[in-house]
Amino acid sequence: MKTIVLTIGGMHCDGCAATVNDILKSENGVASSTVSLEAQEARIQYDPARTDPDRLVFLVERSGYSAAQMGA
Ligand SMILES: [Cu+2]
Repeated sequence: MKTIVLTIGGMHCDGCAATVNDILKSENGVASSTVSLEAQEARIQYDPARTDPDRLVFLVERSGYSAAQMGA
């Protein structure tokens, strides 16, 4: 398992945070996801054999939020 933190843009309320969290959790290979509205970030544990950070960024952005890998 690997852990990444994505900076998420465009979340305005708990509903947005829940939506982003659902998107991430429904991806195959994501073991856990925690989204913080306050910090505007998502902390994700994933199996690198099944998904990757680019894919996770794509999924979030496809839903109308912005996402960027921290430190990338
Ligand atoms: Cu919202």
